[in-house]
Amino acid sequence: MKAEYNHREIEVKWQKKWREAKVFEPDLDKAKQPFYNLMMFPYPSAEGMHVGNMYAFTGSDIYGRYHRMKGYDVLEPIGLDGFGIHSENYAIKIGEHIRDVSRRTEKNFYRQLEATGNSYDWSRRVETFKPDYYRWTQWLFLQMYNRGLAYRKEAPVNWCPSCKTVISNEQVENGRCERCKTEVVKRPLAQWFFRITDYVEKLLQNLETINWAEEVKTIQRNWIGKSMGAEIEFAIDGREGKIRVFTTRADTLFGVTFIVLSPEHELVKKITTVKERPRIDAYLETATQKSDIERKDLLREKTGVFTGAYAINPVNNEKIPIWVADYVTADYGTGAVMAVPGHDDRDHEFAQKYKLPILEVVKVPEGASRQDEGIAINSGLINGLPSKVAAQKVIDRLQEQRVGRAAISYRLRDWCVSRQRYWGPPIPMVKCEKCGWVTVPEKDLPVLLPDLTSMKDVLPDGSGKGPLARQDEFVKTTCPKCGGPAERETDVLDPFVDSCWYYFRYPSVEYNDRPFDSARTKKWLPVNMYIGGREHSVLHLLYTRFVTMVLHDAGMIDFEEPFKMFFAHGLIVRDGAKMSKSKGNIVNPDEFITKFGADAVRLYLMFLGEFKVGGDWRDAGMQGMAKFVRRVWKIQEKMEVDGPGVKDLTMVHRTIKIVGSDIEKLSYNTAIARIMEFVNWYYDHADEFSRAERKIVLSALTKIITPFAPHLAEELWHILGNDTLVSVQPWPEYDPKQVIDAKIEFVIQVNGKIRDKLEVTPDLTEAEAIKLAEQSEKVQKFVVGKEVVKKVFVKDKLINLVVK
Ligand code: ANZ
Ligand code: ZN
Repeated sequence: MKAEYNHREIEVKWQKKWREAKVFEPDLDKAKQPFYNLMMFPYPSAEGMHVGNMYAFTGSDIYGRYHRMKGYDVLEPIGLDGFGIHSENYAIKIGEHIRDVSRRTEKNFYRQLEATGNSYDWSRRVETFKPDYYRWTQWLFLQMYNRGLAYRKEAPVNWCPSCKTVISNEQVENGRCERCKTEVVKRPLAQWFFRITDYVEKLLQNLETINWAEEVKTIQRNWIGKSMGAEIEFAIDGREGKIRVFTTRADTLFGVTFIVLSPEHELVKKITTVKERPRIDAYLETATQKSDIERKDLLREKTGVFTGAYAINPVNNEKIPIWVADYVTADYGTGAVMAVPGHDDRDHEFAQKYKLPILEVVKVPEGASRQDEGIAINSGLINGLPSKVAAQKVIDRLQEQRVGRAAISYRLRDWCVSRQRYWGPPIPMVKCEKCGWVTVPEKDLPVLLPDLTSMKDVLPDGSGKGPLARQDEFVKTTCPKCGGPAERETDVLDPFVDSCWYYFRYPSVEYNDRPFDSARTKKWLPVNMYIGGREHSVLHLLYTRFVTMVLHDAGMIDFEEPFKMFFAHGLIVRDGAKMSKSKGNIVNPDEFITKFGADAVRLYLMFLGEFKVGGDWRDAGMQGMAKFVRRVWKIQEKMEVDGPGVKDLTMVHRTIKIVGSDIEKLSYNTAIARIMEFVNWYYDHADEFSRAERKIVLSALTKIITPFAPHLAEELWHILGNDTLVSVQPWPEYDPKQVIDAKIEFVIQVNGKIRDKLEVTPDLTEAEAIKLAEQSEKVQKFVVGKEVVKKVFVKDKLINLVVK
């Protein structure tokens, strides 16, 4: 036996063996039980992987390794999401070419990922910034275009003044750019969009059928933001045309005292009277400059201007003034509202400021806010009706008169996919003077990103066009249709387009003539388990679903949802604080892997807390786990001892069962706790085991520790006399009979003193324990007539009743 545990030697040795034996490269066509285990591929930051990344990857790898041992053909691929502004900005900052930086970070990232001991199929890597991948990203754009799902539109779009590019709605967080935190402004620009709103109902409905973290589904539901209400038409006094408003409270129609148009509304210019024009013009000038963050801020003082025009309320023919105010946004509903100051807080504030009438038309319950539902009053035909019934009656009436109808509004907007930057796949479109927009033929893909070597060529200039627009050689081309002179589109695609389909590519990487092979896809997708951060709930996880639905409708695949299961992992903080570059508290795992070994770091990370919650990394905490690893290592010391025998091996069966079911629940911290107890139990009996028993116990231990500490497990497996790899051994079986019969001793204490000991089955709950305490005479002697002020429950050990 080797005296010292030398992780440096061991870990590299087994990584090499795994690679050489190709044990993690399943034969995709022959696989009998395909299991696609996917982790969100990383964005390769120049700093390399931090422990937060390692946490997520390890958690995913444990799941994959376990399923491999359970007999599945596990595909666990890895790649890099390398295009995008992140990488580009970094390269600009350090004054190096982005392509060189990417090459370096790629190498570093893969080195770190391998050093972690993950069971990746290294033969199927995908890097979004390589032409053999982005060629198919461009192909995807063409599919969208050909199906009428990609279109170009001039609209006020989100512009980040610091990144000097347009960004999508999903990339705006609280009015700021999700990357650089600069306040986003609106700029009218012609952009390419994907028509995700065509799929809004399917995106909602399918949420009911997929096995995803509930919170993520809720976030998506809210983001899609379906509101049921009505669209109501208001005639304009003395003019042609009408104003359509969207309301969720048709029951308040009798309380409408004015109409508000958003500054961008097309009617503003048309209806404004000559007298009011100068004030309106001045207002529009400032209002459209404001950021969304300002306009949607409820606390901000409302501002607005009267247009001089009036509208007619269809239920009572009242004449009401039409105002313009920037608290009404252009991109929701119809961009116009019927203002009900008696029952809407924003309208109320506005009415007070500008001295507009306020009517009460709903009697809300005592103490409720004005916005709540109640009973209609001062409202003609609906008086006395509860809000919902009243609203329906109003809608029916308006419908008969053809001035209104039930309507649904969604918050979701089409996905803006063009970016005015360099580091992304060029959008494969050509503009011809004669033919208009023409697609680049599929056979001419990829449209290569020109290799710009000078930094000044790469920099965005804020003109609203990307750096490629300054490259004449790139821009000038011929029209694929008529052969005449034409110009290429110079915007590149949003990196979220790169990442919305990468999981289709992994099983088909060897096919150069198609993005994904249909037989392969049929066999391997949808993904069985997808693990990633909850921060991707609306961007990536919505786009992937949309794209999968489109490919389904195009007849290319037979499923609509890309991921059968999605699990959101937690986050690692450091000493209680979020890790961030600006705080300088990012932990690079390299140093700890070198010092303690990847296995110890894996175990430490997974033991920090529940995988879905995360944990608090403390440098000093590693010591404890390193000690545990050495303790496991030392189980080989008594290998030759042939003791009298322990006989009762129920502990082995129980542990196998519970560790397995914990891993299936991704409850890794409790699984590790079980393994620790098991190791303790082994040491308690180390001299007693017969040779045969010892073999059973140690084989089981080695196997169940494999997903967590794979290198250590391989080495022990080898020492136990096996010349196979434990990573591909079957997960040990347990005897169900022994598990059911298993009894443990459970202690009941009163004020810390043992009053009763009982034989119970493991996993007794606290409620069951309390019941046992109530049934025990020995215990009740010390409890009657007193008050139980506290109960301390330690699972499978004791309950302590504190009485006074
Ligand atoms: C009258 C009313 C009375 C309203 C009342 C609310 C309460 P959700 O639930 O988010 O769908 N609204 C409609 N379009 C708007 C826009 N473009 N900008 C700002 N506000 C807009 O909100 C729907 C409600 O938001 C609509 O119902 C409308 O005000 C307002 F007691 O109409 B309501
Ligand atoms: Zn042409």
